[in-house]
Amino acid sequence: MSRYLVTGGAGFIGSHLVESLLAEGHAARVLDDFSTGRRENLPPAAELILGDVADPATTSAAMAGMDGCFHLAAIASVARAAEDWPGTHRVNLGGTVAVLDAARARRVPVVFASSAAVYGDCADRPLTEAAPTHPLSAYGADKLGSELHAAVATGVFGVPTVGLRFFNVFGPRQDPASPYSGVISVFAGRLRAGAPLVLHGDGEQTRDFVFVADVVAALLAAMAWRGGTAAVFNVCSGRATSIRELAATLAAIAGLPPRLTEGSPRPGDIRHSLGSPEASRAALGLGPPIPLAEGLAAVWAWLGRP
Ligand code: NAD
Ligand code: UD2
Repeated sequence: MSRYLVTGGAGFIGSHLVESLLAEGHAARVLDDFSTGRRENLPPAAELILGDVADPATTSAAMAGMDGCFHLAAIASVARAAEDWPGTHRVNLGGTVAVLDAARARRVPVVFASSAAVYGDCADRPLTEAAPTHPLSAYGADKLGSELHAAVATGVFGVPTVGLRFFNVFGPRQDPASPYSGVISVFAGRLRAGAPLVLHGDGEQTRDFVFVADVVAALLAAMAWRGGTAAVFNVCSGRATSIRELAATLAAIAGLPPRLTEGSPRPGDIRHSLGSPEASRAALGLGPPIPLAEGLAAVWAWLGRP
């Protein structure tokens, strides 16, 4: 039994991780400010510290007695980072530095959430971890900054770190009501409400969608990994899906006709994003990804729960 701190543990990905940690017999302490996370996402067995990850005293107190830290707390939205650059920077980079600083006294291993957004519009397909990083958003820049600070934590202070570049994660508990939510939860929510699905642009842009259970498996494997150096790995499916194709697949699962409307393209929207899962599969021993249709069916079932 180990004791883990999960920052952002009341959020979408974090709450699935907390469930898995508890199911494996570990103790989980969550540091969250409930800005987008919810208390009802947390199993009763999880310990909760309500606070701000970017506050060094809070994060240092939360780290006390822990065997490892999963750092997921962030303002997880490209759009929100554009609206509030300094505020998101404080949390998205400042929070990571506070976590790494709290970890360094006892060299507590840290696995943290980075993002495919670090690649910006790099044309490589698929993107390997060796591809150049050119973030096009403040959000992506802070994730890249987090990776750089993690390399310092490992190289200079001996803190084991692994950064995971999540591509487009989806699954139950992603909030369909939030305008900042991922496209799958937005589309599922609108289908259920009988509203048309809005394509930003022509809908031919592609993404690499990865189901949340695969992300949790990668997080757990990364905590067990001891490569000795600061590492970053993609967490992706290795499959490209256009937004138009996504809309059609989801509508077919729902048994509803897809009503599509074309809206204006999002400023700065990346055209294609596809990750290579090879390095993470080899290093972390991950199995094949959950098929998109299977994950979409799980989201649809979750939305229709009583
Ligand atoms: P989420 O918004 O559901 O989870 C983030 C959690 O962090 C929430 O519970 C929120 O309340 C908490 N939080 C935010 N600011 C905080 C603060 N100052 N102090 C303490 N807690 C704070 O989002 P998610 O999709 O679960 O994202 C988890 C992590 O994965 C984030 O770091 C995000 O950037 C990263 N990520 C997500 C995706 C995706 O597709 N969902 C893709 C790439 C990276
Ligand atoms: C980026 C990151 C992702 C994560 C996320 C956090 C990339 C490739 N991905 O996701 O890893 O960090 O930011 O915010 O950098 N769309 C529609 N209609 C809608 C909603 C979205 O057409 O109603 C389109 C949108 O224009 C985009 C695609 O769907 O082309 C995916 O959008 P998203 O908001 O789910 O995620 P994205 O790729 O911005």
